Amino acid sequence: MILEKLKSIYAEFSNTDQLISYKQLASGHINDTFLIETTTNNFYILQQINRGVFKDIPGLINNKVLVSRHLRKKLGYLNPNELKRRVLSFVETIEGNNYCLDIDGNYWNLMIYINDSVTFETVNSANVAYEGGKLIGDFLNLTSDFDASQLIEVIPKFHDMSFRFTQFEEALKVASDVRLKKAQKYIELVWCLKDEMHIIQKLKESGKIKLRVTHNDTKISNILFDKNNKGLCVIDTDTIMPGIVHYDFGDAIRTICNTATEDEKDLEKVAFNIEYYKAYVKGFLEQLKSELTPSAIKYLPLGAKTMIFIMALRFLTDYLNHDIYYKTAYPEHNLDRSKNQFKLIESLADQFKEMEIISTQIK
Ligand code: GN1
Ligand code: MG
Repeated sequence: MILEKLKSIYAEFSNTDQLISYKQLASGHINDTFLIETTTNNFYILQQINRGVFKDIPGLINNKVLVSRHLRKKLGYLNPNELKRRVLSFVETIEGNNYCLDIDGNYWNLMIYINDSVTFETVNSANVAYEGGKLIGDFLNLTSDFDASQLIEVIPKFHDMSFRFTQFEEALKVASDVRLKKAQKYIELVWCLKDEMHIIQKLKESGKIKLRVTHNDTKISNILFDKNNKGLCVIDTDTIMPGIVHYDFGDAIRTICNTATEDEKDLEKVAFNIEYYKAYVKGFLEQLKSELTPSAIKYLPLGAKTMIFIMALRFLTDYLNHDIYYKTAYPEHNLDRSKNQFKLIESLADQFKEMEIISTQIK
């Protein structure tokens, strides 16, 4: 069934490699993503974009294509084969669009799969953390001269703390008593952290932290590495839009420095790895330090803490909303994710001073 459907969608795109089989990739929480295997050595990524979550999908796809075009221009000095491994390539449809709309009203896009690449769900070496930092820093550096006004705001207020609090408060009103009770400890933690978690937002609103093009979903599984663990390319560019570096910095930290995955239920396994933080910051600042003010650098550790909190809050909110946003595999999946993120915040907070020293001392 799915194979037939995928074949018919794939046929809308302009290329001659014949689809023979597919694999569903399960790591994303929002879209449906398939690896397309063909009769040649060329593989593809076919993706159905979630239209419940994304309201302007043609605009979203246009964002991604524009940013890829920009990156390709900036990296034009690389040889063509290398360039294809460093920037996502979107395939047009026969009609010349960057997406296809199926009869059910769903939007699809097709990308060339980057051969011999790997992704990680957790990090197991400081080198991978360093390469991850370098790649995110490089992405922000390469997009620094991109005119953000060309991009639509894919999800308005995506990382806006006040908005996330409003959603949380709304969720408290609709949650069942059982869910409220199970979440009680974490609801209290949200209130305790409220003021501190608005500091970055206030700096953003006052213009002290400037808006620029950001990726907004820089978790480790969205960073592609080659077989030798060298960073290749940032993927999943759905949420590229104006934002602040602190959250791109922080979302990568959230997943690189967590000793477990964000779904890990055994909280004993969840801790903040400061060695990986150090390696990541080194890579990140090597690429971006010259563009950041001392004050922006000073707030990087708080950016990381705030980004982890945003995810803790969003998972908790979705749990209270009876799981309407993220894909879940079992009833308490969102609560477990939220607990995991709160545990990570606790472990990070114990090492916060050291984080501050590391980020300001790296040359
Ligand atoms: C979602 O679908 P995926 O896994 O790429 C979410 C991110 C979260 C992430 C948590 C549009 O990303 O914000 O950080 O889950 N994307 C959206 O793993 O909400
Ligand atoms: Mg994503």
